[in-house]
Amino acid sequence: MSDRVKEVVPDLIYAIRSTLKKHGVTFEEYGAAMQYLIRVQETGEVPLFVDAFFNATIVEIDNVTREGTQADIQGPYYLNSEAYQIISERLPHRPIDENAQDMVIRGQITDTDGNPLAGAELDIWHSTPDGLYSGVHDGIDAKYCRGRVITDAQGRYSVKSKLPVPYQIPNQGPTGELLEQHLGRHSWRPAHIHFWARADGRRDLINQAYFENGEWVGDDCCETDHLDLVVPELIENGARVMEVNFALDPA
Ligand code: MBD
Ligand code: FE
Repeated sequence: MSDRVKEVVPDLIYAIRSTLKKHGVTFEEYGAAMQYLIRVQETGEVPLFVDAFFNATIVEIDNVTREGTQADIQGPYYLNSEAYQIISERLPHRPIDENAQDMVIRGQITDTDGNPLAGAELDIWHSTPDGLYSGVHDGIDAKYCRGRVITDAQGRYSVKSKLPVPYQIPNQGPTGELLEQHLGRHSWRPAHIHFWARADGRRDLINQAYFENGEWVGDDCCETDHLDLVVPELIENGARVMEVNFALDPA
């Protein structure tokens, strides 16, 4: 690690210094930037800030070495592995979401030759129908809208849940302020489902899926433009179906 630090950090510092010089940044601006970073820390937004601006770049680098399904950003709200109960039927939802739009998330996990991977683990998480993450926002119990499914002998999985909608990243803090007020951008992400797939001998895949024609698809505030998991809109028995297949690279 320390060799990598020696390799990377001097370039990083050089890039920042060049930018400061290029724009003739003043003491006043330097101080304002420092105050801004302190606010990012104090509001607990370090993970959000870093993910909003840099996560997609790390994913882009990682994807160069993948032949199977491309990865997408993890985002700040996975929590930890203990938050995921094994689910066979439906992800738990809050009682107040009982009448929200039903959704089925299903698909198949294979290796890069198309062979099914039985017993693969898939962690699934998404926002509530009103755009909040359990275990993070408004004291919502961490069990909601999260779960772990295990693929069957054909590598298939299927689980019910409640449909999330386009999602606005928290915009009352410094991250949203920078995006909206100072950069003139917006703070919306398309409706999305997060995935983390694991199987023996295969490389982990962290991913997200979106709906074709979904609002903000292609104009994501987190700049995820590697949208190979945009799935067609499908409706079955009144439920929106999101069919997502994953091909996992060898470990
Ligand atoms: C999210 O829900 C998310 O998925 C990302 C990438 C960033 C902020 C909030
Ligand atoms: Fe998310």
